[in-house]
Amino acid sequence: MRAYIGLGSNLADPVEQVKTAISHLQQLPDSELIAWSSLYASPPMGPQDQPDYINAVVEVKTTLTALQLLDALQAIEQQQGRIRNRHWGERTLDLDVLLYGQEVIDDARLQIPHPGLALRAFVLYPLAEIKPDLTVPNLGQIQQLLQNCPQDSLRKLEKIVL
Ligand code: A4P
Ligand code: MG
Repeated sequence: MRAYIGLGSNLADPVEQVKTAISHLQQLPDSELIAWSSLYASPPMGPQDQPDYINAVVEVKTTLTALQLLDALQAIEQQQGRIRNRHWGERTLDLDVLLYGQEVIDDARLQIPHPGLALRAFVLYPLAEIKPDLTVPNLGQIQQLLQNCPQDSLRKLEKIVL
């Protein structure tokens, strides 16, 4: 299965957090890292009294189930010192399963496609960078979604070298 994972950080050196997370994603069991986007910077969505975010998206090929993948991502979040506090608040690392093949999943622990996907420039633009011809289940062509989601103050930074 091809899965797309969104990464976000706005604490404790976010660029390093995202780079470290991508190298952890390279070690996911039963999986292969296929592609990764550039890093992107953007002002916070939600409470404004928090630092800007660094975001990226990666593609993995995996035989893990969607829930096994979520477990593995949550373990990486914990490893990188994730503390959950307020809704939409600051965090050292947030890993979201954006897409799991063309599956639509509505589980208590896991909703796929990720509910915020089409509304968040910091998810859509890096996703489109690595998969410009993507079709998102229930939502359609990514190019169409981009047209409905202004890039605003999202800034593309460097593409990391692994
Ligand atoms: N969960 C359900 N579906 C999924 C999925 N597809 N992927 C469940 C991952 N997890 C999923 O997650 C809470 C629960 O969601 C998990 O236990 C899992 O079972 P969480 O990471 O603790 O919290 P959250 O939902 O990520 O928190 P919150 O506060 O709603 O944050 P968001 O929606 O992730 O947003 N601004 C910018 N510019 N860039 C950002 O990356 N991120 C946030 C956080 C706010 N503002 C931002 C950014
Ligand atoms: Mg999350």
